[in-house]
Amino acid sequence: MKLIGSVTSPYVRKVRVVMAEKKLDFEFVQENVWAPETIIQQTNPLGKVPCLVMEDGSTLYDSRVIAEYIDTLTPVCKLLPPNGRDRAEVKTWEALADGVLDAAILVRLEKTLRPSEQQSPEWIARQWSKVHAGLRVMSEDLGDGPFCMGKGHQYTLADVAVGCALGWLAFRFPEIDWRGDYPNLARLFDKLSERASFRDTVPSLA
Ligand SMILES: N[C@@H](CCC(=O)N[C@@H](CS)C(=O)NCC(=O)O)C(=O)O
Repeated sequence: MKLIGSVTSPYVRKVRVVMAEKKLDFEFVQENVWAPETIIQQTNPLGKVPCLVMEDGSTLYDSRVIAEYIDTLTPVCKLLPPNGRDRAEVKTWEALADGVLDAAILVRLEKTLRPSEQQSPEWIARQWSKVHAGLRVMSEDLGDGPFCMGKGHQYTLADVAVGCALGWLAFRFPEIDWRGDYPNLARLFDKLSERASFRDTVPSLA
């Protein structure tokens, strides 16, 4: 399997963490989707990473589809409950974490790709409100549980998704004080950061 991605993308990181937890080998092909010469649309018509290219040349996207598929490949470290309400809850956590990222990335793109006179403060404020509401709900739902899914559950894809979202916010928007506002998210993040899968995929510019 070949994973096309970048070391700064939080969605790619989610897939890399899942691959590592499942102890699966893959070739990591780095692609800058913002470069004019990018060939990402040859594998993902949407022009986004991550994209997984399988042995027969067929492709999977996006990160949620890839993560769900990879979890079926081996029983090692099952990250999704097999069915029912628990599975839907893990997927909702993932949608929340990805949604926080979607909004924060829109802010970053608005601020970095648009000339300042064309930037919309209302649009930026709208996206920030999603980020902050999302963080608040993550914190409320985590409570004092050891992991996102609470009692009776261990580490799941919910924790992977939340960890990647918090890690990316810390990387691109260190001024957002989610650690100070939500000590329980900081506690979870610090615990996740000790795992080899997280340590080996910390976002970096190099
Ligand atoms: N929902 C997608 C989001 C993927 C995404 O937006 N990736 C960014 C990199 S962080 C990208 O490739 N952006 C290029 C673009 O939007 O044209 C997923 O979970 O895979």
